[in-house]
Amino acid sequence: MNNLKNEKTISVGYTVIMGMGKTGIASANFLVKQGVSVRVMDNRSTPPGLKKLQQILPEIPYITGYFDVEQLANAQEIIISPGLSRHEPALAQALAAGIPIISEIELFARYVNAPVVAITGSNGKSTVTTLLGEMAKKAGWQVQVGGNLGTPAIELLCHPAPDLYVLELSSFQLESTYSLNPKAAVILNISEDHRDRYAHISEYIAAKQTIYQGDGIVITNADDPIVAAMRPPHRQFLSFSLHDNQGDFRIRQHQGEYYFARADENSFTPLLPTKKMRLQGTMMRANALAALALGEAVGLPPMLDALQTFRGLPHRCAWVANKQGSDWFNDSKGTNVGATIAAIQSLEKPGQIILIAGGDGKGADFTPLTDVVAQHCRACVLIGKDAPLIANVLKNTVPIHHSDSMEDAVTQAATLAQLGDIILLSPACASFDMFNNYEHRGQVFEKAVVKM
Ligand code: UMA
Ligand code: ADP
Repeated sequence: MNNLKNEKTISVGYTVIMGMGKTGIASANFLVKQGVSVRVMDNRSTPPGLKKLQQILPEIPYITGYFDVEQLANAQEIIISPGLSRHEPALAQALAAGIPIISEIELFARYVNAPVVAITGSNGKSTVTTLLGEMAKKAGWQVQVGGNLGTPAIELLCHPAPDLYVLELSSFQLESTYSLNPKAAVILNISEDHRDRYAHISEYIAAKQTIYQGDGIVITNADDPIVAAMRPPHRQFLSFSLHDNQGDFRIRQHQGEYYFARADENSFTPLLPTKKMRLQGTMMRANALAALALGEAVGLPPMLDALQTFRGLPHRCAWVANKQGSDWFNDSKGTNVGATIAAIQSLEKPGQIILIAGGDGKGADFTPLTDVVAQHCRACVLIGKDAPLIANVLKNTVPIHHSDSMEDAVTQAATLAQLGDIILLSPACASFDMFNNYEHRGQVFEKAVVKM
């Protein structure tokens, strides 16, 4: 569809916004307020933001169903939504003509006038972003939290400037970001993801590394060799680790207990016994250490209260119920192999986990699951499009079962479980082959568990 009526009113010199999702609509809204002439394009015939665009910006020209190569090649600038790759064929001419192609985060960077914390990594981003936001709020700071988490960063600029912006940033958003300069930035961890977008993991890593641009404080995960190697030289940095022999923030034994601790040259300050944190498990401890390091980097006192009370986000290793002596956990947001490995290990129940996994693997290599499943699981129940690929990788580990619905997977898992076992939904895959999104998948799972 092409609303030509509106197009006639457009003069020369315009910005094209590619994508009519949350990002595209928020970018259009922001730029129109700045007096910029914009056009919006989406190659889907009925993109999710179409109605909203027509409602809030009825005068803006737009195209749906295709990308207009000529209009792209004649634009002053292109703002590309995260769901679209710069390798999109319709962009070839614009790229060759040297038209700047930027992300909505780059747009945010141009206008922001308060300190920013930027958080990326393969897993744990939303959790750390939310936790740091809660810490800042508890300290009495005005804070705006968003980005990949849900509210587009550019939308946050429509409110009065806070004391701090906390942004979750995906590799997709970082790809076309050049001048963010966050006051503190972290890459939490790196494991393979989005192989359907990146031909090689090095491209994914390069996109993630963009978060360290500028001169802010770099936060690094000392336990992750890929992340540790990504630290730019000559920059102030803080590190975190789950081990007691490295990291500015680490886990340390003190008076017979494990503590979150701040280490100095030759000593350390115990901050909080790890057992006092409401959410247990190594993965959550790593997230807590990262949030403490980010907090220190921006001048926040250690908000231990917020650490203790943090309830976590739904669908991230969330406890659902105890049924017939087994605990059920919903980790539907475990959408890649690294997340599922971390979730399994975090439960610390070797040999007593029934794993429900599967879905759309986004081209991933499932091999790294093998050892962890062999060590920690009693059985696996597989669902979804890539179940055969996972089954092939896991065939010599534990008994593998197949289900064609979540409800059936839950029933099968219940039959397989023995007293004291844990049943974990952590799919290592995207959900779109069977569900609307990971939330939908998690809800169907929880409903089936509760109904049992
Ligand atoms: N699309 C088209 N044609 C277009 C435009 C988009 O087919 O012309 C497709 C994309 O391929 C994608 C979908 O539409 O599958 C949505 O893309 P989008 O860029 O319009 O998405 P937004 O609604 O703007 O949401 C984006 C993030 N989505 C993606 O990166 C795919 C949201 O993260 C984010 O919350 C939002 O901006 C605000 O910043 C979601 C996500 O899945 C949660 N992120 C990935 C992840 O976490 O793994 C990176
Ligand atoms: P993201 O926003 O990066 O997807 P989330 O905080 O939403 O991260 O968590 C997604 C999944 O990643 C969780 O469901 C869990 O399986 C896994 N996860 C959470 N924290 C970590 C961590 N520190 N290391 C590895 N995996 C993690």
